[in-house]
Amino acid sequence: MSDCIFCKIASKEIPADIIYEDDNILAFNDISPQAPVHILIIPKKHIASADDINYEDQALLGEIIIKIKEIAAKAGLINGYRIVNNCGEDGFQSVKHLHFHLLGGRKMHWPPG
Ligand code: DGP
Repeated sequence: MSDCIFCKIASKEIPADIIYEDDNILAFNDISPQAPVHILIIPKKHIASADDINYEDQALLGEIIIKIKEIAAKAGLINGYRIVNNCGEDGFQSVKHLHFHLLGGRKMHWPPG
């Protein structure tokens, strides 16, 4: 997607502080961190939101979830962390490319806002 900021990060048109990369997945620090650790994990494939995930994406989504666990361990989040996906307007999704927020390094609160 030519006008998608996360596709541009994935193709290195826009720089980011990259934490992890493989053929299918990219992880990079959020530009506006909400916790001491705030990493975004995206599929390189453009999927607009969680609502746009299809059964053909099952393996990719499984890889992402396992990779998030590994990234959390490497970031030293031994005491837990939060994985967030904002979906659509009511979910407060601002970037229309599927991404998971990995938040950690402080005690989280519940319920979220
Ligand atoms: P969401 O509201 O769930 O769509 O969160 C989008 C996140 O993306 C938000 O926490 C800020 C982050 N973000 C937006 N633009 C950029 C960017 O250009 N670089 C990086 N590293 N993060 C970005």
